[in-house]
This record gives sequence, structure tokens and C-alpha cells, in this order.
Amino acid sequence: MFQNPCKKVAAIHDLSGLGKVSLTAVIPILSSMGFQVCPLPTALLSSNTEIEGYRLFDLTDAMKAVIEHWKTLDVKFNAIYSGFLGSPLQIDVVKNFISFFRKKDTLVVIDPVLGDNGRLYSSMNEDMIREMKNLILSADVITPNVTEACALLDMPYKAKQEERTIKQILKSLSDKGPKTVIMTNVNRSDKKRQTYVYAYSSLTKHFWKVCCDYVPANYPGTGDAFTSVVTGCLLQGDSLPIALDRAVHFITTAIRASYGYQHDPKYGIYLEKVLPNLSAPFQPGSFILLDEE
Ligand code: PXL
Repeated sequence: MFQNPCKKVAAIHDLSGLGKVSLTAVIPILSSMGFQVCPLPTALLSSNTEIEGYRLFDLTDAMKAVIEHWKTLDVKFNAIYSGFLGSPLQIDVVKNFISFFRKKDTLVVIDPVLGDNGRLYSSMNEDMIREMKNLILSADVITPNVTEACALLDMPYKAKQEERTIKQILKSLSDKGPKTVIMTNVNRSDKKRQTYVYAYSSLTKHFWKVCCDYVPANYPGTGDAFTSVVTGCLLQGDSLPIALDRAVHFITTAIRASYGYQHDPKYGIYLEKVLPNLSAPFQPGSFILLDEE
């Protein structure tokens, strides 16, 4: 029987020509980790939506045609990983894609890309939030930032959170279906120069946190890079805390590698400078197991 020596990831994200987001981050990261990425582009953009004057071409019809073709082939995906979606109708297409291609051991990762730092991205609206709430019900793993987590739970956004509230948010999102909820870009009310990634697994009932150094710059696409590393780690059999640790370490290094340059952060991180780190040996050590509550 034909065997594929590389695990396959169906990557459902946009393709943006400038500004390192979505497929331009997902493909190099997962390829560097040894996975075969099968892109299903959701939209073609001249640049990410943070760069003024961007052009967006919705690819919903093209997606439907690609999926029809894939359905006729004997193709098996080890993971389905979705990110930036262009329209509410498209979310429905993704939901149907998952129900057709998901097998017993398929890892379904949904990054509910909606916004950051308390505001929605310019192409997002209330209809997208409503549909995204529905899509996350099908996920094994979701990776919202605080803005997205609050939008998915109809909670007002607060820039700084208490740990007790963070745990409640993670648990409430997990109660909706995803066994693993990872929340990125968390700022705590009692810590100034640090941000955190928090996670909850309903399988082990464990909460985890990893601390990241705060850098005063916002690069679009760091969430995509983070979730891509987590997806690769989980596919290669790493535990959840090791996956978080590796992803935080990789993103922190990428931001540090970019921050020293005179460079408009809207254009994203210099990913290519740090890609080789993904194949370097890794010594985990910064994750913390929190008390259950
Ligand atoms: O990483 C989020 C993202 C994805 N895709 C597009 C974006 C952004 C964030 O700005 O603009 C097109």
C-alpha cells in the first residue's frame, strides 16, 4: 500500500503578498518541521489588512472547486488547520470540509482570527464573530488571543486580566467543545513587562502558563506563526506544555531578531532569519503547571 512518509496538513488560510501572515508563515514553519502543507487559500490579498490600501480577493468559489476535486482523491489529512477566513459563508465551507475530511485521529486546529489588542481586524464584523463561535465547536485545539476569546464569549475586552478570570475564560471556551484551549497575548493586571500564554486541557484538567518577555511592538502574523509551531509540535507527539514552550521560545526569538531593525512592524517578523531554529535541539523549561480550581 502507498504510504506517505510526511504527515499532511490541510492549511486553510489567506495568501497575503506582503506582511508575514497566514500561509506565508504557516507553510515555511510546518515544512521546516517536516510536514507537508496542502494549502487551501481562503483569500488572496496584496498585503495583510494592517497595511493601508490592501486589496482582498475572496476565494470562496475557488475553495469549493478545490474541495470538490480533493473529495474525489484518496487523500488523508493528519491535521486540518484553519486561520484567517474571508466571509461568513466561507466559515460554512470550512465546517463542511472538516466534517468530510476528519478521521478518527485527525487533529483539528482552529485559530479564530478576528482581531487583536481589543479591536477587530478591518475585514471582520459581527457576522464573522457569530460564525466563528460556531466553527470552534468542531475544533480539537483553538488558539484565540484575548480579544478573540472575549469576542467568542460575548465578554467585554479588558487589556489586563486576573489569573482567575483567565482560567474561567479557558474553561468556558473548552466547555463548548475544543479539548485544548490556548490563549495568547495575555497581559496580567499584576505584571507590567511580561505577557503570557495560558492553556487548558479538558483531557487532563490541567492549566498551564508560559511567560514571555514583553516587546513594545505588534507584529501581525505572530499568532499564525505561534499556532503553526504548536500544530507541528502536537503532530510530532510533543505534550501540550512542551508545544507551548517551544512555540513561545520560537516566537520570542523571532521578535527579538526583528525588533533591532529599522522596520515597520506592520510588515511582520523576519521569519526567515529564525526558521533554522525549528530544527535545533530544544531544552524545555519555562512552562508552569497551575493549581486546579
Ligand atoms: O495573523 C492574522 C492575519 C491573517 N491574515 C490577514 C491579516 C492578519 C492580521 O492582520 O491581515 C490577511
